[in-house]
Amino acid sequence: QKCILIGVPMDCGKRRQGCLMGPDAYRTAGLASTIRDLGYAAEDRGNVDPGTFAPDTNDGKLHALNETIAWTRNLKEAAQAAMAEGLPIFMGGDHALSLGTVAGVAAHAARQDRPQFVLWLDAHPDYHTPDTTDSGNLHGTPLGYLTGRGAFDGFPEVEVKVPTGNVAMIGLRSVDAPEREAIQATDIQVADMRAIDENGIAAPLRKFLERVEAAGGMLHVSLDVDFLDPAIAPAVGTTVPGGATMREAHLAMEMLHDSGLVTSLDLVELNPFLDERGRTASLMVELTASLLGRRVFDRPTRSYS
Ligand code: DIR
Ligand code: MN
Ligand code: MN
Ligand code: MN
Repeated sequence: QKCILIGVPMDCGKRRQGCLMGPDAYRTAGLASTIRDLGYAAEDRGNVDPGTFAPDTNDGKLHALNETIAWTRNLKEAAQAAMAEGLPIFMGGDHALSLGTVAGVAAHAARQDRPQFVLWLDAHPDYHTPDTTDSGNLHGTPLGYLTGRGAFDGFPEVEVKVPTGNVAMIGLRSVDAPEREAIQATDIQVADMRAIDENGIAAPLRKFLERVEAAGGMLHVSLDVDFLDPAIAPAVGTTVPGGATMREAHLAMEMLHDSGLVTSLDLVELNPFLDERGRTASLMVELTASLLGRRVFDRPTRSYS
């Protein structure tokens, strides 16, 4: 199988800068060679760019709207094209990149007549719309966009929406009031940190994977650095204490591998400017390795269920 590495130096989804260095941090941390060592082909396609866009004046609530729309267009196309060739790994870049990547992979899935599922591993649900966001930071909106919640004026139309019932959010611990109410009114599968404390991370993930498999779905995983506890992953602008431990994160990745269901992956919100000697970048590479099959010992193939 082939992994297509796509750099997305997108840094406009929030105000604090630094995620533009993410793709090169993953390259420096050896993501491609790590993947090849696991027996895959890995092609680094370089970086996507947003093309041209009208300069953002940022005098309204929303930050960098034009730039974000431009990225979304190009990423949607790049993602859809990459799906035809292998398993795309989007090296972010902030979480606004998922506006485009998931729109693209969902369009591909629809052409294959398969349902698209999305696993959001994040401290935050990113379920805002341009209307509900307080911060005006569009990295807090991708799941609102992809599920067809509210108006996203100027953005490409989402022809293939991801049904809320096909979304799972795991790791939540910072949820804004308008998100909380909206999520509770949907059938989105939610595992906040309390649920993980009480039941472990395997239980909610297993439940979700069984649903993806039963539906014959394609699975996009969107891994936000702040899913992880800041003690092990400091290089992110929006740290929230009390996140997933290293073992919880690896277990989740190993189960994802064993499921055989993952068809695309975002690595988002890494801010190398905030890192300590590359440790967060390296941890994200290690987690990707677990997701792609690195293991201590073999398990029976269906060990996730
Ligand atoms: C936050 C964004 N809820 C906001 N969340 C982050 O600005 O609306 N997402 N950082 O991962
Ligand atoms: Mn996020
Ligand atoms: Mn987050
Ligand atoms: Mn907010």
